[in-house]
Amino acid sequence: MSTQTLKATNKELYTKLMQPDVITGSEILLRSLLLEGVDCVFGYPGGAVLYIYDAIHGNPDFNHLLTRHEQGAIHAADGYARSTGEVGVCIATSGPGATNLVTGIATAYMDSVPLVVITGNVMSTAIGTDAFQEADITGITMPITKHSYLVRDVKDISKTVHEAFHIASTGRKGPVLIDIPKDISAHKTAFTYDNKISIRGYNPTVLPNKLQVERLLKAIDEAKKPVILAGGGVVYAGAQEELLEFVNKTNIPTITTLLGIGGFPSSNDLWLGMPGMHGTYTANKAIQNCDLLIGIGARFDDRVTMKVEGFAPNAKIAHIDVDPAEVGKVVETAIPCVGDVKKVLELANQKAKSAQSEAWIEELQKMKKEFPLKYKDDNKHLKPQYVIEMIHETTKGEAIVTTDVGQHQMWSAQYYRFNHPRSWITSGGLGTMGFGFPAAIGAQMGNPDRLVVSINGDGGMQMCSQELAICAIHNIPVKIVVINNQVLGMVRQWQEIIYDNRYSHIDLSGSPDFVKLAEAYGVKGLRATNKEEAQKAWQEALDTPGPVLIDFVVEKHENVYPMVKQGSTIDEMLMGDS
Ligand SMILES: Cc1ncc(C[n+]2csc(CCOP(=O)(O)OP(=O)(O)O)c2C)c(N)n1
Repeated sequence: MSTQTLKATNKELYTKLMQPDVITGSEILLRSLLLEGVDCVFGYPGGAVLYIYDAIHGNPDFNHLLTRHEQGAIHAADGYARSTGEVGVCIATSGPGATNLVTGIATAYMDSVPLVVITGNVMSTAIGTDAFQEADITGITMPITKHSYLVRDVKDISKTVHEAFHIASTGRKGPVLIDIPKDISAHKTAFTYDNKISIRGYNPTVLPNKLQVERLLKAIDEAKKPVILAGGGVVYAGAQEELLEFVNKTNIPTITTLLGIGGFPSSNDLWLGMPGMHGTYTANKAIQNCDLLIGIGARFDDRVTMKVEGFAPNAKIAHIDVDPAEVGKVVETAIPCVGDVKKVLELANQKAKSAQSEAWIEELQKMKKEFPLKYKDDNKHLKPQYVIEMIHETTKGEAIVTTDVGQHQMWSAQYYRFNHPRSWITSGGLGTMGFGFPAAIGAQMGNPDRLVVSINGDGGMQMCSQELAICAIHNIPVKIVVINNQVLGMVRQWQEIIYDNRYSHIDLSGSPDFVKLAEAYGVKGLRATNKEEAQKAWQEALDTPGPVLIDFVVEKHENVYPMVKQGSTIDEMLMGDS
């Protein structure tokens, strides 16, 4: 049994919420969310959640944002969670409302993002009868949630909410769904809230095992060419300082995966960049030539390992992860270290010593100089990489950057340099187009004082562009960048390189004029087609309070390099002609 601390810090509010009033399930839900410290909820109403929305109506303590699509709501909740470290919350109705959340739930699940997703369902008496707008959402989402609840008794609502927050935010984090039938949300009972948590069978291994950590330290002592592969788990565990201390003590070159970006400062000399399909030359070569690879909160995704049989062929692999199921799942692991990444590193740091890595570091530093990321800047076209570099320079690397999925995502990962965790928000595991823009709205809601830049392709921007409305209405000052190459760029790149220039259905002719689209929603729109215009438009966007969309019309044929084709090992890189 453990006690989960309630997050409601405002004493007056806390006392008001804890009154044992006899209230509806919907009111219990709201009180429970407030007691968990929820300060922002994204959602969309419908028949099955009308009691809930009725309870929200006029509730001064409850901050709800009406998105224009349920997918917008869940990605916004996701962006809120990734950028703040708190649990993101969204609400949708039964049937189509609930199924519209599925992509966002899977996105969060793949990237271990804590969410509590509340759906309404039809009357409990109608469940299983194919009632109007009925969907078995707990069944549908079973494989993409950490847990899903169907609440059958109004008395269970507060306990369920408390458990859901606990499950979502402990161990390996992830989404939890609570499905509430309409009648249950209307029934009344006395409000109670029990702070204790006891969930049979749920007991994440958080504390590290001393023996495992000692084996890791011994392996470091014996290694000549060690490398760290730091993943999203470092960011989620809040372990960036412990990782930095570990690297400072051990002198081990460090690679950050797509989701690990920001978990280790890119300004550090020992940082080698990102690995995998569009990884840096040095990161990929380092993995292939190292003798000890220490995965930290990284799950050895196939975009990282590529041809897994040829991955890190000379390395002994150590793996620090809070989820024991990850260890040995993809690569053979000699040294498992199961536990909360922060706690494992804290323990390791007590005795960590420098590896004998001087010669190895020298070799890698030489490589970094010889094979940097580069692109041909011909001054004729506006290059997408230039736009990202410009955004980096003007924001001094201090913005929260969200991306959608495609080439612009990879260029953002390569050319925007991050030094802080939770500043880089992208859909890694599921690679969900339509994610980036609503996620930026969530990130801005969670970080009202920070600059949030949402970088999108012209394809993905069209998947959730309706959320421009909530930017305008609430004056959410996200700077929305469209890297407009007039095609589904990443697919075009594959068709060029792998399918012999057979371009099938990648032409985005018929896209809206993005400037006019923004203006139609009441958001300022700007366009740039060359460097000079790009600088001017971007500066204007930064100088303008409130949301601004900038349509950067860029070179259509630009490709992301390095590139490793599927089926190749990660050191078989196409470097492009730049
Ligand atoms: C929902 C969804 N559908 C399809 C894909 C497959 N996909 C990956 S990248 C990409 C092209 C993205 O094009 P765009 O948004 O214009 O960005 P660009 O690659 O040009 O930067 C597609 C279709 C996806 N990742 N997600």
